[in-house]
Amino acid sequence: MPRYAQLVMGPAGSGKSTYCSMMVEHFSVLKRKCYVVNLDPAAEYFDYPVELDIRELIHLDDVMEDEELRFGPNGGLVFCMEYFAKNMDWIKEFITDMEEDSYFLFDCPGQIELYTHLPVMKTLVENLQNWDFRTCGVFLVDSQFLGEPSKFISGTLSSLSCMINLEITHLSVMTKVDLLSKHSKRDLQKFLDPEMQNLLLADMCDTYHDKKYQKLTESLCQIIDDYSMVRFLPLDRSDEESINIILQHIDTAMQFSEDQPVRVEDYNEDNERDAED
Ligand SMILES: Nc1nc2c(ncn2[C@@H]2O[C@H](COP(=O)(O)OP(=O)(O)O)[C@@H](O)[C@H]2O)c(=O)[nH]1
Ligand SMILES: [Mg+2]
Repeated sequence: MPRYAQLVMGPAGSGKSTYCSMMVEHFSVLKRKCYVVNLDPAAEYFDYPVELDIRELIHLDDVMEDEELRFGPNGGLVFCMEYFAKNMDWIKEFITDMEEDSYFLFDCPGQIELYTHLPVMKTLVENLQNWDFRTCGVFLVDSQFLGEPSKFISGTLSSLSCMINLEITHLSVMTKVDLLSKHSKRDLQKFLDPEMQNLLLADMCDTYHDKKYQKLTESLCQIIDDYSMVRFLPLDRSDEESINIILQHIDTAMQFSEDQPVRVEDYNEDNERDAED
């Protein structure tokens, strides 16, 4: 039986930990089980149970206080993650102790370079695949920053860059939709299923003065459009259905339900209900 993992990624403050907490809650409603692994060495507060915590392996404060290393917060975080990459046995021991078809959420740190060019996440993905995992990358982008087409294009490209780097099934999620104004909510569909060219044209009227960059941006948008490379699903904290839809997409991508054996108690319950009807 395979194991399953969602790698929850995205810039700092995009809502990764909140997403994990919503997912844990939704799993419990569905009577499914998942374990959360915190991979953010700088995280301080969780409102979900953390099953395994990178801070048991290495602490950002210790790295920053080290007289020889003398790292600031950013360098310190990269050091922690590289240390983690060299010590993956720590995570392997934990995972292989769990039941065969167990499901994990990895709450990742917010540094964008981890997803675009540093090797740490890629090493984690390769290890998970060697340990017979099915993995899905979930990349979160804060909807507050998507109000302008140029910011939207930049968010889309971050997600795409992460997908290309990790080479796993990938889902883009637009978070904090509950915070959008009524007017922005009406506009949301335009961003969720965008025709980049249209967005761009609107934007160009306002901001583009330099022909050279205009052409470059146009070509980038055209490629993303042509190959339907990035589509966002909305996440609204006040709407349970939004997390349900996201999970359905992930389940399909990882072929989750097809592997699940029919549990005897479920089968009996269904039969009893049928008999009563
Ligand atoms: N209203 C609202 N706030 C959110 C949502 N997601 C995250 N936040 C808030 O945004 C801040 C950052 O969220 P967090 O999950 O810690 O982001 P992380 O750094 O990516 O883990 C916190 O204050 C959250 O309460 C959301 O969907 N709706
Ligand atoms: Mg967090």
